[in-house]
Amino acid sequence: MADKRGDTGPREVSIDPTAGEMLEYAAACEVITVFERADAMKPCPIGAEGACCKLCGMGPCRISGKGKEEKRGVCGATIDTIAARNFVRQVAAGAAAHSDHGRDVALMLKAIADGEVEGFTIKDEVKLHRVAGLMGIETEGKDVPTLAGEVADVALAQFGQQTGELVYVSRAPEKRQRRWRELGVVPRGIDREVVQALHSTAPGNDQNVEHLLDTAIRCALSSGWGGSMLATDLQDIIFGTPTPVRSAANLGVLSEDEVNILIHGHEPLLSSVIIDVARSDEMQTLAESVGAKGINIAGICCTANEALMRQGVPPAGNMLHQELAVLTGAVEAMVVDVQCIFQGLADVASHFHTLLVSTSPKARIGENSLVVEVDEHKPRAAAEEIVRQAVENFANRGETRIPKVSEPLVAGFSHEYIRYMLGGRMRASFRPLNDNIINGRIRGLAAVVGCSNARTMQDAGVIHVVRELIANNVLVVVTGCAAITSGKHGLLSPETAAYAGEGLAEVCEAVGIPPVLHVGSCVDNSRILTILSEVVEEGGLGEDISDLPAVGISPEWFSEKALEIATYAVASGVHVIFGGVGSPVAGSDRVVEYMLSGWEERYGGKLEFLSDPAEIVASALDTIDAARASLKIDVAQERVLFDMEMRRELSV
Ligand code: SF4
Ligand code: MSK
Repeated sequence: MADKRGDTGPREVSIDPTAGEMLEYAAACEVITVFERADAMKPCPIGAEGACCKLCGMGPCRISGKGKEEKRGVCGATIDTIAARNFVRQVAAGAAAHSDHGRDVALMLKAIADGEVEGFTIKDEVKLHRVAGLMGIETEGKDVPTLAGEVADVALAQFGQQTGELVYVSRAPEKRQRRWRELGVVPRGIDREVVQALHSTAPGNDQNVEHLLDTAIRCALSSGWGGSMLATDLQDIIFGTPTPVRSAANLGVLSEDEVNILIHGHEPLLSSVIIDVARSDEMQTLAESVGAKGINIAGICCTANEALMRQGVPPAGNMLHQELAVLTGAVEAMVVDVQCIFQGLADVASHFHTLLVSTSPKARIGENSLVVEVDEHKPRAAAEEIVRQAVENFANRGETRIPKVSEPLVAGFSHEYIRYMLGGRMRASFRPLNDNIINGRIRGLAAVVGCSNARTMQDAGVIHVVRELIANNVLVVVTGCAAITSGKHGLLSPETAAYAGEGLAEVCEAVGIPPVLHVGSCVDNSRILTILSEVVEEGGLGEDISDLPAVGISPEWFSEKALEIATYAVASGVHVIFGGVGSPVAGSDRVVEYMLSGWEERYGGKLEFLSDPAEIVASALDTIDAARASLKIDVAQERVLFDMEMRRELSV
């Protein structure tokens, strides 16, 4: 059994009772899930710490054990070089995933501007103008399609640009930009940085640990301040900038008497049309004709977050819930696009009537799935086919077991909305936030982001960290699976303010917000960069992101994308703490040390791996308090523990 979770049965794998309920059923009907596979497959201890190199045909070379510092791979590579190269490649893969997402959104914007996508118009013209302005495009006298086309052209050029600087670099505080220029890490072009990271780490190439890790920095910046930021901005232009929306989270959002369609993955392009089609009178009538009361759409992972933020679609769960959702027997179709989709999902679906629908030309999911590759110029035709097949599949539904558990939530806090809600329509501004940080009501800011991981107790790390931080007056923003986790456990409702520290609760009650703000999907971590930059620009809290009392935390990371997000956050000046399974570079003391003190000296941020959630909170508060002391705004605050009574009341 996996060591971090205990070994006393299915309920030990998660603090979410719906997981235990579904896993008991899985055991009864002999369906294997990610949790059993994690128990059966011990992680390779050498690979886990980045000490295995399989870059060439003379390897794989594994360097571990006593005297590992003296050992060498066949080519002479040291443990330090191997661990650093492995990390750089993980960051490059993460950056490629997020940026390629951004590329597709830019292509879609271009096609919409050219009138080639049926049924699509620009939803947010204000944001279109703002982004055009940021890109240096003259907006005067241009109609919407012309401007959208020019914005798409600039965006697309960012991918193939060879020299110069990415356009969004100018969004960072001036001091940060200067630091990047001095250190030679300003990203030149999105694709160029990913390609260079792969080239530099090829066999017989870069052998300098510090130089390698700074290649990771530049590559990650090309996503954070490039591909990811473009994905966020252009999605807002096409689909609308999120504003607060009420919904609910957990498996209980599935419906007993409606056709359930789950959307899973990361890209909102097709799923947004599926939602529209499913809500149409024609499809509702079709659903009634097969004995269903209607069509219910819910989501998993970041496609869920995108659909939640803009269309109020409820998330059925985070990444570890994808197979559990199918186990309810109530899912007519699981429609997947790209990223974080388990291969095991197809096996689980094969035990039920669930139709697994693979929709992206970039990722064919499942051997026997229904493949509906979308003509992006005619997404409605694909959406109609998918919804129709899901409705017809309702007749094949057998017994269902939907846990009656869901929690209400509010999501949709884009950086634009946060400015607006703080300052009002006439004086939208981060001033009130800065003032409340300066006066100590808000002790600091924390972004709690990223995944869930089957080798750790599902949800335990995220929930512990979020609860303790708000109890200590830290305003928390959440994205990705950590956002869904927070929602499942009731932390995204304004009522949660009752469990925040006194100062934070006062601010939340005055503004009418929860102390935990859902700001979006994984690409929307770029929104957090924008928020931090605007807080700096507002004044009174230093001149750079690294001056702010702010931290980034991923308590249950699993993905290469999480490492890439961590790296661009560090490069932007943030202390980042990862929890759960430990450091992927633990095999090299030199790499570990450089990511702490080397990166801190150069960028003002650092990457730390701590497995105990209590240690994560302590380290986060130390960083926040140290920043407050440097800013000379420190006020004595006791360290508060989220007490047992609060825990009981907030537990699902
Ligand atoms: Fe071994 Fe060097 Fe080849 Fe890596 S690049 S597999 S360390 S010989
Ligand atoms: S989906 S990258 S498991 S957050 Fe964005 Fe969740 Fe992590 Fe995938």
